[in-house]
Amino acid sequence: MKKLILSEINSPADLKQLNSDALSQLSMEVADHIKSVIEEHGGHYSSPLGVVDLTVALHYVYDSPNDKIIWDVGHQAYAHKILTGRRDQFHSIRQKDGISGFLKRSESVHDIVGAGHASTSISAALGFAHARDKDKSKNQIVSIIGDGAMTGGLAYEGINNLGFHKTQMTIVLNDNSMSISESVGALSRYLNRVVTNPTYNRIRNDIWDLSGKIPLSSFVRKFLRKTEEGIKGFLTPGALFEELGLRYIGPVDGHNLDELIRTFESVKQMNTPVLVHVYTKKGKRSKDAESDSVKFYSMSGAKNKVENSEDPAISYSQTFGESIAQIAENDTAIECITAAMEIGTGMTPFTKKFPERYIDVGIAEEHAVTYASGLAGAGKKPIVAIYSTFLQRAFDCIFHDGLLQDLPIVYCMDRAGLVGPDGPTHHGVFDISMLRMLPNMVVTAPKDGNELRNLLATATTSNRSFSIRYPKGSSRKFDRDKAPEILTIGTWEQLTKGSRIVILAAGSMVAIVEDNLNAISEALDFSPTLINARFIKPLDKSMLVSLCEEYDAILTMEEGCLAGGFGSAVIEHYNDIGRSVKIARMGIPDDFIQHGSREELLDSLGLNSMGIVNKIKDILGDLHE
Ligand SMILES: Cc1ncc(C[n+]2csc(CCOP(=O)(O)OP(=O)(O)O)c2C)c(N)n1
Repeated sequence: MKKLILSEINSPADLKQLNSDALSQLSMEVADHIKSVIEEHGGHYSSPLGVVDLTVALHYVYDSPNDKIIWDVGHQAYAHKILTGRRDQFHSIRQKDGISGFLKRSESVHDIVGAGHASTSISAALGFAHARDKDKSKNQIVSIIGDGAMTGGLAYEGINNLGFHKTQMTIVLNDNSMSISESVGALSRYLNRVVTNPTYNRIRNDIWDLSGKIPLSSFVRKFLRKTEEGIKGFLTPGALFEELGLRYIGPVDGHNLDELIRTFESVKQMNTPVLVHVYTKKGKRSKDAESDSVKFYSMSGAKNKVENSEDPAISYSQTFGESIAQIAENDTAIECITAAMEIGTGMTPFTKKFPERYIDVGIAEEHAVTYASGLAGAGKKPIVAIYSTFLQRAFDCIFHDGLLQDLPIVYCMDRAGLVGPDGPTHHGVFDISMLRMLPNMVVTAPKDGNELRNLLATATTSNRSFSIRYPKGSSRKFDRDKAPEILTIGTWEQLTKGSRIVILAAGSMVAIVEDNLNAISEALDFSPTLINARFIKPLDKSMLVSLCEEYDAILTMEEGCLAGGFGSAVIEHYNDIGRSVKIARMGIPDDFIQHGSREELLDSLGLNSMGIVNKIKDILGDLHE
């Protein structure tokens, strides 16, 4: 039996002792470790498996953390975690108090840049490279970016700056021709041409074979290299990067360890910016994931499947897709836009029905919004569906290109609230504050799937910029055959009538109160009144006036940050109209919430029945003092 290698690898230094066969075996063991943990506990799957060999080669050649290995997004960096001292904690990935599913500076000295949002690695790497040069140090800086992340504008801003300064650093373009779904855009088509250009590849392989047999410093080898470049410029499009001031090397087989190592060793000697174009197979070493990397993009894990099996209602994402497909039937001006998240946002029922009225712009949230403003200017009704956290990228476009131009765009923000295992990079908790401050923006949150459909119908007939936020998970109630209803903007809905205290619950918080109302009432000895505050902006101002006259106190609840949120809006309004009202707020505190299951996180913040009871007792206690 072969001796196992991974159990001996406690840091990247341990890799450097291994020969070629041992490195190959290590790759296999790392992939097996990833597969067994993720299949059981859930997490990303096809992306991390695709870069195991690449990661082994990088940690073999470079000296992390002295050399800076900077991963884009970070969802693929599981092998990096395993090889940098986190092998034994890997089973705890994405679970409360376990290691993060993304890179995290506080977790390891090898996580040079924390990430979760795409396309940041080149800019961050250039910052490290310039700092290194100012400090007259000699370490290497390497960023690894996927072809999907390369569709984001930030990546080009970084390349543009890098090519101009000619700073020595390396970009590894991990090209698997997939984003989460298929990569879109002209660059992806272009990269595909390089990888699949057989003439160039044959000539190039011949040159590599030949030059490998010739001494490194010889004139002939230099000549052959020059010849290779000439042929490359002639036959292949690496020229695009060359024109921007980067040396283009590739395409390199991302599963051939010897070739990868040889390439990185030689790139280390170059004193220009270099782009190494590596092609990899997503899902490598898993038959299922190799043949369907989209389906196996992430796994919920055998353990979680059992835990979550009883929820029968369809998710908010599905509700969104079905509703917009239904509403668009009678409104031909509706156009849907996604930024590389067709599946995640649940848009597929629409894209299947109206393929010509749908566009995936790539991981380009800013472009998505400004593009939507163009559509709106031309009389269309654009629906931009973007996760709450990623819409943050487009803040200026929402303000400058949408609202300021008075061009109506509908923003559908999935994953608004705590997303659970993806953690702080992905929690969608800032959108209420971010959008509420902008003049003329309507800000809403449905209490269930039926209301999401009603809000969509209201939005698409309102001729206003309109945002709808809804959380990850079950939509609670969605009647497929129901017709949508247009709501009056700025109206709330009273769900139960109680006494003493009124709870103003926004979006997902309605369910938390409604589902626990009996327990809450029992613990309090009275029933609070519950209001569905579906419009966060504009508020239901006339209802607010009557509520402050009828109740002792008000409790606001939101799955968003308290700073500048819905509760703040209520306080501001009472202050503006000169009413003194006792108000308590529940929501996300002024802190970054870590990862864990959504339920664990809500509980840890007291956003549950016990937390509500305690909060109400506190306010009422205050009143009697
Ligand atoms: C700003 C931003 N928008 C959207 C996402 C969601 N997202 C995570 S990974 C991913 C695809 C990345 O594709 P690629 O860079 O090619 O890496 P691969 O998974 O193919 O290895 C997307 C769209 C994100 N992380 N950040």
